[in-house]
Parts: sequence; structure tokens; C-alpha cells
Amino acid sequence: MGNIQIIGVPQSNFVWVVRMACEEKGVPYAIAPLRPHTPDVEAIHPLGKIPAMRHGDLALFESKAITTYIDKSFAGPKLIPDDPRGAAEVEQWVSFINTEVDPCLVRKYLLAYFFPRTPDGAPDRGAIDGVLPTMATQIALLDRAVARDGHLAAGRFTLADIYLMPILYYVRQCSEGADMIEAAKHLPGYFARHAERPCFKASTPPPLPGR
Ligand SMILES: N[C@@H](CCC(=O)N[C@@H](CS)C(=O)NCC(=O)O)C(=O)O
Repeated sequence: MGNIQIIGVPQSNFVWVVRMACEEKGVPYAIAPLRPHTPDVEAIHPLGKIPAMRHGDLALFESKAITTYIDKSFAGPKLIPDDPRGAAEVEQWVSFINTEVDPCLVRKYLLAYFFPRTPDGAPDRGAIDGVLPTMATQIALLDRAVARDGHLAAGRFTLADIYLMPILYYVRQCSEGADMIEAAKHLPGYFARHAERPCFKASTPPPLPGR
């Protein structure tokens, strides 16, 4: 059937999630570093977003669908546990990150730094300041979530941690985010420990321009 092809620029946090999942399981893949809304992406994702994936005659979009397919199709450590309770915990945090954390920390905060829509291209101060209270709430709740055993779910490294790590990596590059994470009790240690994992190191993308 050939190798998995992951479609999307590696700087995308969601492309990174899919690559980390492959690395953690030892699944070989090739990456086609395409931007959103390019023809090969539009051919798979109805809104032209990344990541997309091809494996043989299967084409998929949505990082959760892609990582679940990879987890179920290949040997290696289970990213979503088989037991219903562990699986539900992982699903809960993946869903929460996708619907609450990514929209706040990535779409509002990070994009205001990395891709501002200001006339001179400077960081969008209004957008940044506006999102800081929600960010503080989210970082505090994530800090509580990893306090128990250093993982988000199921008592071990899972897909939930894979979704969170790229977001923390980027948030740490911006001043308010770095300060908030550094001031938290458990998140700095959580990030440092999982950043040492081979799957994280092997998939860390090149820096965004200007960072
Ligand atoms: N829910 C999607 C989100 C994908 C997504 O938002 N990707 C971003 C890059 S990180 C994108 O393609 N953005 C372009 C756009 O929104 O038009 C997933 O998990 O794959």
C-alpha cells in the first residue's frame, strides 16, 4: 500500500500532531509541505485546510480522523487506549483542545503575532490583549490537568498530549504566553519532559520566518 503521505506545511500545529503520531508509533511517512488552499489540499479537504493525508487509495482530512486511522492501522504504542475509560479521557481532551484551546491560544493569540492583519504587519496588540484573560484561564486549567501524573489523560502519554505539545511549543515563543506557562506550577516540567521524547524532537518543524 506504500507509505502514508502527510500533506501540509510542517509549521502547522495540526500537521505536527499527525507527524508526531507517526513518529511515536514508528510509522514511516512522507511529507508534502503544501500550504492551505493549494490545489492538492483542496482536492481532499472541502475547506482547503491542512493536514490532509493519502494512504494508497484512501484520502482523509481532519487531524483527529487521520491520527485515529494511523493508530488503528499500525502496530506500535496505542495513542488512544483500548479500554473505554482511557479512550474517553483521551477523546475528551483532544476534543477540548480542538474546540477551546486551539481557537484561543492558536487562532486568536498566536496568529495575532505570526500572521497579524495589521496594516504594517506588526503584532495585533488589540487582539493579543483581548485574548489574555481567556488564555490565563486555559493555562491554569491545563496546569491542573497535568498535575496528577504528568499527562493529560489515561495516566500515560497519549494523543491528548500529542495535541497539546505543539501548542505549548509555539505559545512559549511569545512573551505573555511564555510568562504564563513559566509561572504555572506543573506545565513547565510537563513541557520539558515531553519535549525530550524522540517523537517530538523528530517532528519539530523549522522556525516560522522571523522567529
Ligand atoms: N480541525 C482541523 C483544523 C485544521 C486547521 O485549522 N488547519 C489550519 C492550519 S494549522 C489551516 O489549514 N488553516 C487555513 C484556514 O483556516 O483557511 C484539523 O484538526 O485538521
